[in-house]
Amino acid sequence: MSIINNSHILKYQQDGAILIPNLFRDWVEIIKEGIDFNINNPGIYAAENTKNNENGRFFDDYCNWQRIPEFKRVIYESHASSVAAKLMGSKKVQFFHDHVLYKSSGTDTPTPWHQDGPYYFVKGAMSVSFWIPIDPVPINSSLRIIKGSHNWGKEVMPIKWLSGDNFYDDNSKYAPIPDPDKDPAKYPTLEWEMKPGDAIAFHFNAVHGARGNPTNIKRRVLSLRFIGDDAKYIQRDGRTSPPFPNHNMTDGQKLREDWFPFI
Ligand SMILES: O=C(O)CCC(=O)C(=O)O
Repeated sequence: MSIINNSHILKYQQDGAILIPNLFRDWVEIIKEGIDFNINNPGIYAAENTKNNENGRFFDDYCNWQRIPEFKRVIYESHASSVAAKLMGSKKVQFFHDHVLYKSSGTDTPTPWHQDGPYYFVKGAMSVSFWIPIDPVPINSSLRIIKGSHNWGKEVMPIKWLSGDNFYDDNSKYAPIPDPDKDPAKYPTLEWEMKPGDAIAFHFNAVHGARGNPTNIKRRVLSLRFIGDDAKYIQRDGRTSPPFPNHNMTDGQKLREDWFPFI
């Protein structure tokens, strides 16, 4: 039996996010080794996102798959790319990047509401990230997604996570950041309690965030991000995140295959 069926695909395309139980069940130990290595050996983009007056630790890092063999194996050998192709409705799948998000037990720091799309230099309707916890995630530390927000059209203003400053100099073209806690009727959220190896698949334009981690369990997560047939390079108004310096791509080009491999 296939891991996902047509109703998963429809739901993904309607809501912009679905829970896929057990998708990475056989990969939990391998991902754990990779995440622990990454936390102990941060890369050049690693960031600490906890403010001075907040408890706990919110660490993130990305673009480490080429130096962390456990991540490379999951990207190439798990079901991730075939499930990504089905959800996106894409013939081919390109890997964009890996992202580790770690919140220690008792972390106050929320993850701000945001879309990943505006931080990226990639444009296209076909995209998916898998948010893969390798610790049990109670509902109050899980990922939260605004249902249907991947279809909003206007992009939401990207901000810097630690300072809250605008990400680009000119943010006039972006919509204000929504607050589902203030207006839950307008912004219904999808949130799931999760087991190690479950995954949330969500679109690059799905608005998402998370509370801190008030639980007594650390929250270690690997996000893997894929793009589909229609994905093209788009010139943004400044340095993107990830920045991928010296990429030499121009507007409308497919993303270079040597950096963003077809899986
Ligand atoms: O894990 C989190 O707190 C946020 C995750 C996220 O923003 C992402 O995977 O794109």
